[in-house]
Amino acid sequence: MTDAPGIRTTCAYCGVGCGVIVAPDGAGGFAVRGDPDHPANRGRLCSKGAALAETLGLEGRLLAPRIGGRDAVWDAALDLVAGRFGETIAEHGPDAVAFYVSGQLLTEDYYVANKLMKGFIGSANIDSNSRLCMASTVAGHRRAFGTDTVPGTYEDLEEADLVVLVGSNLAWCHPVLYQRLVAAKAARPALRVVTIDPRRTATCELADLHLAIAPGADVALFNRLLAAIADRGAVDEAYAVHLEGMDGAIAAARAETGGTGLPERDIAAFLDLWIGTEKVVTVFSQGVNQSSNGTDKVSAILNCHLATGRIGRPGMGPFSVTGQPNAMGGREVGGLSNMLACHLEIENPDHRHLLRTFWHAPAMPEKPGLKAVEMFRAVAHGRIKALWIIGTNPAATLPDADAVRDAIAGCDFVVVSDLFATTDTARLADVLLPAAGWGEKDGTVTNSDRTISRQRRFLPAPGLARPDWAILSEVGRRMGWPDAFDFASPVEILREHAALSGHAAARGRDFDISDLAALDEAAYDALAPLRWPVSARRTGGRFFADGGFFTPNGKAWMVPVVSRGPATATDDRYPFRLNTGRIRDQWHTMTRSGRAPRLGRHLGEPFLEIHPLDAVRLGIRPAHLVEVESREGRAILRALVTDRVRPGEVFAPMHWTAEHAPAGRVGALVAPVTDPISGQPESKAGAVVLRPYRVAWYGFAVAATDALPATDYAARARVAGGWRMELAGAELPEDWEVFSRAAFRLPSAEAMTVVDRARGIARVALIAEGRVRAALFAGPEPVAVSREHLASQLGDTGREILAGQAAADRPDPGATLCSCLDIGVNTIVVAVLTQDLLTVEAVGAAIGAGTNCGSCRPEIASLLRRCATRVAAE
Ligand SMILES: Nc1nc2c(c(=O)[nH]1)N[C@H]1C(S)=C(S)[C@@H](COP(=O)(O)OP(=O)(O)OC[C@H]3O[C@@H](n4cnc5c(=O)[nH]c(N)nc54)[C@H](O)[C@@H]3O)O[C@H]1N2
Ligand SMILES: Nc1nc2c(c(=O)[nH]1)N[C@H]1C(S)=C(S)[C@@H](COP(=O)(O)OP(=O)(O)OC[C@H]3O[C@@H](n4cnc5c(=O)[nH]c(N)nc54)[C@H](O)[C@@H]3O)O[C@H]1N2
Ligand code: SF4
Ligand SMILES: [Mo]
Repeated sequence: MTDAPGIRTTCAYCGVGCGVIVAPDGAGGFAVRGDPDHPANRGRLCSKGAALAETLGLEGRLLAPRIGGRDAVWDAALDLVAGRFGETIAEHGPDAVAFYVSGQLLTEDYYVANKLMKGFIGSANIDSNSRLCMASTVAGHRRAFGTDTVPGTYEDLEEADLVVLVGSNLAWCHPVLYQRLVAAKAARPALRVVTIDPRRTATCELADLHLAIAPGADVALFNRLLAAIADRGAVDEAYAVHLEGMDGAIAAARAETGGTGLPERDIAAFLDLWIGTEKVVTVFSQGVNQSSNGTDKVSAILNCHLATGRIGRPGMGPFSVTGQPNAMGGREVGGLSNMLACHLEIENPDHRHLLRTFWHAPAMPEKPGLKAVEMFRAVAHGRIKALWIIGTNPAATLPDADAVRDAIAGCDFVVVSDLFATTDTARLADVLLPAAGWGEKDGTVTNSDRTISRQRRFLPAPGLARPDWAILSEVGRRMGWPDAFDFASPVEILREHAALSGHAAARGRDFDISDLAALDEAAYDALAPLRWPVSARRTGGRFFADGGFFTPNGKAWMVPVVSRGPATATDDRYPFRLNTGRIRDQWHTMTRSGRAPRLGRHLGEPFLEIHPLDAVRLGIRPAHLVEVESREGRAILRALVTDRVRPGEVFAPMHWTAEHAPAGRVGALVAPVTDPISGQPESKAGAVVLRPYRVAWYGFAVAATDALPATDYAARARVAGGWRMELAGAELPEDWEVFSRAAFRLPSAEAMTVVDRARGIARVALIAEGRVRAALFAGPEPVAVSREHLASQLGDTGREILAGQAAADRPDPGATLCSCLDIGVNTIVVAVLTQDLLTVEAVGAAIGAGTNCGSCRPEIASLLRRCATRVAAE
């Protein structure tokens, strides 16, 4: 290992699972850098990982338990939780309670939650946000392989000759894996990349071929591929001895009639490339999982790899990239309502018996519990009477989010464990429990390629906050099971989990970490990243090169699948297809990433990507506001007019909540329709209607106070000294000064105001103790001031604003592309055009953009292409 000062831990965000080294920065804070020895990233980081240290502040942290909004001591809170759960179970049975947990918990936290619900409360009503994320993959893996096994490793992406990315915006969502792919292609230009995504994403910068597929049509495309594999004699006959169901799957593929929305020429090119390249990896993510036929999409992909025997060998295989840092660990501990620990199966009496004996458990559910969407429906109907939500924000991220919010609000007893009291969900809790967060607790996580890494503590937990495993164990003890929840440290939990995995593996399960069953505290502290399985039976590596599937006869099942369109129909009333997903610099509901000023600069407010033809037809102008309505709800978003989306389709990011943009809650638009097998919601194919949202004024503001004005549209992002805000209102305020003082909660501030009634323009600066505390620019059109410049005026004397040197006169660096070095789009374009820069490297050499973490390099490449076409056109 490289001898580096600092603590080695794992990034808090995505499933790539990068190792980081955290060290004091010499100024009272911390510096985070990539761990050169971690196999996932070898020192690389992305923009979110690089900004981790900016999210560690204590501002807004929940520091003590709260009961009914008042601070309480732990004893009272724990007794209340254990008591209310116990009473509810006694009165209404174990299925009247539920846990809703998260792929962001550590394995040790997750193991205890699952043990408590399944083994001791005796219900399977524990489900996880992984239901919204990985459930279709889990179901697809299980029905093909017999277990939820990811066969390959990250190295396969580098060793492949063809990498196909299906419904994956890898450049933004798994940026370090994307960087590894970029480096592999640079070293070996023969490596081909195909992206399959209705949108032209940043990932498409790397693609030799982009298939802008019709939403939901992946089964049709992969059925075409399977039929062609059969027709062209590309089936691997030797491998076929390990397979069942091939004839049926091929017959279904040949009978496929579903359209793909793709030109035949592109389909032909794709089929030739896939069939003609032995070393092919098909990476898939939410464009596959989050559909009402997500499980079938997974099967359609697996079928092609199974038929050709391209699985489990270097550079070959289907590869599900996981979203959350411990999505895999959660699956391993059985955190979904239809699984048991260690990939044991709830429907299997032998498996249930094993677990019950191992845990000395009083009870064991015999049938699966409620899946996330059903669970919140049961909450709404009063069938779930006590609910504990841990490490997730369902009031924002479940489909039909307004209804979910109301269901939680109406539930008899709601406990929320989080770092913050202000999330959309935490606001609804009867009891709030302060959890220790990243950097404050110890445990393990498993990344997309089965590598288990340690998260290590380098900070004390603030206030009374405790690790989730400790809170759950305390409740277990207080509910009457002192021995089963006698855990004093996370390593004790991991040891138990590891021992159980050995028993499960002896019954033919894949997950086996029994080598860790005797790990002592020191070895746990020093644990280096390792890929499971780790046992006397086998260690690391890939699965299935020689068959050996985890089905009763050891053969994989090829499941026949038929394409189906999205479950929600578009019609005259709701004519647009709504696709939702992620942006580069924010993490889900922004409770952590939203605290880093540099991450708010890339895309600072909720938006809707809409095709220029649709925008013109509907009278939606660039940067104006759009009202988006579905059968479930409504949102107001900024129009981003772009041909990156197909006509008739729109895309909105999932990140904004009532905390940052009350009108921008995209979860409120998503229909609660699910895949019938996996129960995963279809978050990528809603039906909506769009209208220009007409306002009397648009505004941009900065404020040092924590106020979010209650205007018709408001979105805020962190800046160094406070917040920056985009505002709009349907009616003009009578008095801008009165309005501003109230909006920014500065009742006694001195106001400097310039109002031009004829042009409908107003500028207000609010000054207290000689310093600018808030400033507002308003006008009838979207305000074109330099956001960065105005933000830099906070805390200043305001002389510039007074002297009329308005921020509007400054060159605007534009939205930040390079968040590490804070370089805006306009700055890059000017440099490209004036210095004749032709490559991403040249831009880096000239102005530094893209030279640190590299997450913005695909966007710089895209800018370069646009500048080139502009020059060519001139
Ligand atoms: N920056 C950032 N990174 C993240 C996260 C984050 O919040 N922010 N979250 C993490 C998590 S939990 C997850 S699950 C992953 C998700 O990672 P991804 O799955 O890569 O991200 P998404 O943006 O949800 O969706 C991927 C793409 O699917 C496309 N798509 C939509 N419908 C279809 C379809 O029918 N077929 C196909 N082929 N494609 C379709 C969308 O246009 C979108 O570009 O990201 C992880 N990484
Ligand atoms: N429309 C739409 N909706 C989606 C998706 C989509 O693509 N489109 N994607 C879905 C997917 S794939 C996912 S994974 C989900 C994610 O959705 P959520 O899980 O609901 O979102 P997060 O913001 O990650 O919520 C995590 C919460 O846990 C808290 N937290 C952080 N660390 C800890 C800890 O150590 N302990 C505890 N107790 N709490 C902690 C955070 O403050 C935060 O409130 O969203 C899903 N919803
Ligand atoms: S790719 Fe970025 S967000 Fe994901 S684990 Fe690595 S540094 Fe963290
Ligand atoms: Mo996810």
